[in-house]
Amino acid sequence: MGQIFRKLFDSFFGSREMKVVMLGLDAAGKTTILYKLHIGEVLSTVPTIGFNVEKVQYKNVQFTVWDVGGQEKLRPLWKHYFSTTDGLIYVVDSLDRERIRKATAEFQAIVNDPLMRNSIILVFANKQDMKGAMTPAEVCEALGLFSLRNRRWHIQGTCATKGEGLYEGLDWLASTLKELQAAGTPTSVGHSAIQ
Ligand SMILES: Nc1nc2c(ncn2[C@@H]2O[C@H](COP(=O)(O)OP(=O)(O)OP(=O)(O)O)[C@@H](O)[C@H]2O)c(=O)[nH]1
Ligand SMILES: [Mg+2]
Repeated sequence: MGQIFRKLFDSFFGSREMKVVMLGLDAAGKTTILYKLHIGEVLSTVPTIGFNVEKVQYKNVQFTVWDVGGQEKLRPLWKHYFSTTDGLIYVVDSLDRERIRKATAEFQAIVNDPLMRNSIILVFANKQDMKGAMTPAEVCEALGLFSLRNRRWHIQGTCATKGEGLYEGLDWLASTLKELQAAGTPTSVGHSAIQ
């Protein structure tokens, strides 16, 4: 009964829930992003061993965000988060040109996993405050976003430490989720945007 009432309430007031997994190489800025979104502050971070999970309420959507450690030895664990996810946030350290190929290989492995076929993809090209950082367009090119077929994706330049670009990304997740739910489909045709 509670469930039915909740569904009626949600459809009337437009409230939604979205499960998001945030992945990316170690030191990309995932935990910094999570806590900037959750409490509005930048906490000093240590490399994540395991995961952090927090709820973030934004524009009638309650995002449950899983932030999973990105160190090499932890990456085989990422797949355990795939099946329960509506959306992927992939965080790239835009300053780390040396590891952009590694970041791309890991990204391609995630998005091509059958369990991730229906998830929408938000890329944060993070650390835009740093001189010499790759632009979002460069990160987009490196990751091969334009070659993705039948996926909804979006790339956003961010500076996690200042909180810049983060809510623009959530806006895209929220509006894309709403659109897909209205259409009654978990996935959709190819779409692209760079910001
Ligand atoms: N200059 C700058 N530094 C950032 C930014 N975002 C994160 N950092 C710094 O990058 C370092 C790593 O950030 P974390 O958030 O711990 O990285 P992570 O992706 O969670 O790393 P793992 O937990 O090892 O997977 C920290 O020193 C952050 O302060 C940013 O936008 N600009
Ligand atoms: Mg972390």
